[in-house]
Amino acid sequence: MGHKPTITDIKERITQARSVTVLTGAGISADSGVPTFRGADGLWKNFRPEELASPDAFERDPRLVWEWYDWRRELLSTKTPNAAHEALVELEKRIADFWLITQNVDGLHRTAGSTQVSEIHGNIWKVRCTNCGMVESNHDVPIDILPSCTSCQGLLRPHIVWFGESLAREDLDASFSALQNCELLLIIGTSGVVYPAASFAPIAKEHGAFVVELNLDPTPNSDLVDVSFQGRARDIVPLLVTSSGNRG
Ligand code: BV8
Ligand code: ZN
Repeated sequence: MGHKPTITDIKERITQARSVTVLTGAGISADSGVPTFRGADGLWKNFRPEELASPDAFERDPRLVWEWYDWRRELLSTKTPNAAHEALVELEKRIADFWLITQNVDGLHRTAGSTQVSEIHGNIWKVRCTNCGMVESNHDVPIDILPSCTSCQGLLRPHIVWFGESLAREDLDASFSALQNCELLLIIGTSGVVYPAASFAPIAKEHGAFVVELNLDPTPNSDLVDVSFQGRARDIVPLLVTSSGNRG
C-alpha cells in the first residue's frame, strides 16, 4: 500500500463524496474551552460517572446531580462554537447526504448552525419532567434547584442519556442509517470508550465506508480506521472542508 493519505487526499475524497457522516465527541468542543470527560482537566477527574451521570445517582441525590449540571451549564453559558463546528456547518451545506452524530450535550453544533444532527446523549439545555415526560428548553443560569415542571409540578431532570439508560430510538435509527449508507465517516475528538457510539466506526467500516479519525491521541478505534490524524479539531477540520488552498 502506498503512502499514508494526506489531509489534502481526504479533502479531495470529501469533495467527491455524495454521502458523509461525522461523529463527534468532547474533543471538538475542547477548542471552545469546554473541559473534556477523560482528559487531564477532565470533568470526571473529581467525580466518577456512576456518582453523577446515572439514574440511581439522581434517585439517591437529585440535588447533588442538579448542582453538577448547573455548574456545567454555567460553564457552558460563556462558550461559543469554534472553527471546527463552523466547518461542519459548511460541510452540511455542500454534501448531498450529510449527517452529524454528536455525543456532546453542550449544544454547540446547533448553535453553530448544524441542522442535520443527532444529539445522541441529549442536550444539557433541555429538561424533562420525571412525572409527565414533558421536554422543554431551559437556559436558566443558575437553574432553580430542584426545578419543577411548569405543567404538573413534577421533578425535572436534565434531558440527557445517563449510563445504563438507552439512547432514543429515533437517534439510534438515524445514526445506524447514516453509518450504513455513508461513503465516508469522519470521527472527531472522541476517546471511543462509551457505547454504543464506540461501535459506530466498525459498523461504518463493515458497510464499506472509508473511515477517518482525528484526535490528539491514539484511541481504541485507531487500528481499525483507514487513516488517523493527530491534531486539534480547530486546526484540522477547516482544512478538510474549506477550499482554503485556492482563495475563491
Ligand atoms: C446503554 C451524558 C444500555 C452524561 C454520557 C461494558 C462494556 C461495554 C459497554 C458498557 C459496559 N458497562 C457499561 C456499559 C454501557 C455504557 C458504557 O459504554 N460505559 C463505558 C464507560 C464502558 N453505556 C451506556 O450506559 C449507554 N447506554 O448502553 O444502554 C441499554 C440498552 C437497552 C435498554 C437499557 C439500557 C449510555 C451512554 C451515554 C452515557 N452518557 N453523557 C453527561 O454528559 O452528563 S457519556 C459521556 O462520554 C459524554 O456524553 C461524552 O460525550 C461521552 C464520550 O466521551 P468523549 O466525547 O469521547 O470525551 P472524552 O473526554 O472521553 O474524550 C475526548 C477525546 O477528545 C479524547 O480522545 C481526546 O484525546 C480528544 N481531544 C481533546 N482535545 C481535542 C481532542 N481531539 C481533537 N482536538 C482537540 N482539541
Ligand atoms: Zn410534568
